[in-house]
Amino acid sequence: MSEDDKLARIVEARLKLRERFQRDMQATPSLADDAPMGSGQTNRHGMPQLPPDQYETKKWPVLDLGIKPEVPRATWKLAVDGAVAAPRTLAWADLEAFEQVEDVSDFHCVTKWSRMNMRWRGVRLADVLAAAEPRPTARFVMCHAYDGYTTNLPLAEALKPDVLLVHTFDGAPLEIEHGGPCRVITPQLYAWKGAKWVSRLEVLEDDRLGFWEERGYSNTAYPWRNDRYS
Ligand SMILES: Nc1nc2c(c(=O)[nH]1)N[C@H]1C(S)=C(S)[C@@H](COP(=O)(O)O)O[C@H]1N2
Ligand SMILES: [Mo]
Repeated sequence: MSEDDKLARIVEARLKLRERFQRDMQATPSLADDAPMGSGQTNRHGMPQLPPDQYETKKWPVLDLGIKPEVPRATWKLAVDGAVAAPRTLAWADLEAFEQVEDVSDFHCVTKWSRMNMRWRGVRLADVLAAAEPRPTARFVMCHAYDGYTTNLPLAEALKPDVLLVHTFDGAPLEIEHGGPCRVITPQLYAWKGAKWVSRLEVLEDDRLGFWEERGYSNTAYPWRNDRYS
């Protein structure tokens, strides 16, 4: 099968899930909730273990577009540009020079699995963005990845302290299949908002939709509101 066919199949399968979800929502309108969650200090907002309609898995499924780019640390680069005063391209040593933080957070996939209490180590996305000096008019960031994936975040979400550029999971280098050497995690949003193999942080003044957001995924993506699709 060609790469294009493979991608088309992945997209088709995921959009079928979206259709099914929307049918379910129409059948049980009480599940639908338009109000955005807003900010919260912790990943769970003092809520029960699992967001609505999620089940827990102890495994870590792999979800992506079927391309697994190999980007060794030695040649890895991350561009930070767009609506910033000091655009830059980070090499691995630059990433290591930022404060290294550890966090434990949950990981919620829109396809309904959640993996709880994942132990991460990395750098705050907020610190990396701050170093590039976002302009006062900056309000969003588009995260680009080495596989061609994109996903957009409002800065209000991207700057939360548990949004990390992670390079280490459970004490070991992040595996390629999970986005190694470096990916974004967005514990308070569905996991598609966290780009694996992140290659570029493009700061924006106006919002623009990423890969799944363009295809009918929610632009806000709040797990605790069952906010999966638009
Ligand atoms: N670069 C890239 N990042 C991506 C994706 C992708 O296809 N490409 N898929 C997203 C989706 S839908 C999910 S659920 C998580 C899955 O991460 P995992 O494969 O480590 O479980 O990565 C997100 N980040
Ligand atoms: Mo996902």
